[in-house]
Amino acid sequence: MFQRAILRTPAPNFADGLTTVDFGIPDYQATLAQHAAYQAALRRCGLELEVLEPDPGYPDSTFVEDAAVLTPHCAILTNPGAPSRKGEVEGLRPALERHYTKIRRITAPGTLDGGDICEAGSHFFIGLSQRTNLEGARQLAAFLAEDGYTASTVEVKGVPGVLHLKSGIAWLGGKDLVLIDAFVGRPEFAGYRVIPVDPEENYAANCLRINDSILIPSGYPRLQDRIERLGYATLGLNMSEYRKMDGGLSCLSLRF
Ligand code: CIR
Repeated sequence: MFQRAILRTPAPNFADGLTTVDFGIPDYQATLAQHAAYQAALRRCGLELEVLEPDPGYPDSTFVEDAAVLTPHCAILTNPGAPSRKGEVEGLRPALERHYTKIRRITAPGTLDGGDICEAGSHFFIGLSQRTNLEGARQLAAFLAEDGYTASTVEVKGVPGVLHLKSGIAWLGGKDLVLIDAFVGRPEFAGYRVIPVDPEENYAANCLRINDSILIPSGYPRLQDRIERLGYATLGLNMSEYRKMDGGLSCLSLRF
């Protein structure tokens, strides 16, 4: 069970962040409204929230998930792969120090974005992407092993539309994995029950289990229906403005 989450309100220059897609420029008021709805959904799932002030020094800093990896035992600060995002990490440290005594850090030449990390119970999948390299994965796996977790890597570089591992995969609980077509059949995921995503709904693969609910981007009815048929309760959230900046649903929070 998660009890808390850390978030950061998007800054007025949110639209100056990195993006590879061409879905238009995000509207700041709509961005804030979607953030407020996201906060309300997390509260509905029983979480106490710590919402940090906007940081215009880092337009992508609302995507807090990329700057840290949290387990019940340890907070691991990352070393984001994009140069413009490296400074986000220290901005999170004070909030994490309020809750964690054990804090580790990924250091150069290792790079790692939290969006590449998919927790599946006591196992962690680590995506090797344009942002996360093998050395970053090695460091993370060593920190996780200190607390008894296992880890394995998944090559995601070159998969179209996949910035991070979690652009194409979500763990729902037990052996249930949401996977986009590009990942279906990969040996790394053998033994899991696959919930497939229709290609036109790939954005919704980044859904998020919070306690008894699955948060999922709204507007992707087939995946939402598939998840509900398995017995999960879902909560739909409009993510349109974050999608314009390559942001997935999970990356707006750090849960613990
Ligand atoms: C970036 O390119 O780094 C941001 N504009 C989006 C990061 C999204 N992070 C995530 O999905 N974990």
